[in-house]
Amino acid sequence: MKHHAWLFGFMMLLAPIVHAAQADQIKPSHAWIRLLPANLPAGAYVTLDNQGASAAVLVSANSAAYGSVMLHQSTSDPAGNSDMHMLDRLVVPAHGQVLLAPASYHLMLQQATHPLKPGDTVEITFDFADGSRLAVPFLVRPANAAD
Ligand SMILES: [Cu+2]
Repeated sequence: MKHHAWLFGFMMLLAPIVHAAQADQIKPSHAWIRLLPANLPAGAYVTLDNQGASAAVLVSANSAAYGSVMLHQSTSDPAGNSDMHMLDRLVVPAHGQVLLAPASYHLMLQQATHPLKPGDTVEITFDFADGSRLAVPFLVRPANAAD
């Protein structure tokens, strides 16, 4: 019996390492949406910390509050022209951090399914490459919110 207890304890210790889903490794913070008037696409921003020993790969996101949620990256050329393009995936390195922020990576939210106002909370779910999912509450903030 003593051996079994030891073995059980060892397996419990090992279990989180072997089965660590990518979503479970990610700790989100400062999640917010910049609401724009007249149904313009809204940007969603969040800090993603990977507390795990392996990379977590974000492949898509979705929300019941929006018909379309896209993963975007804003870039600017030396002339100061800014542009954005869609990303297939966004890697959060092991023990690393990725910042979704204005003028950088962001989620582009379109086709709101109902009217939103500052102070509302919108849940956005992130899908990771291993099939795990993470639901994150985002605070809706006004268009002039800085960061
Ligand atoms: Cu965008």
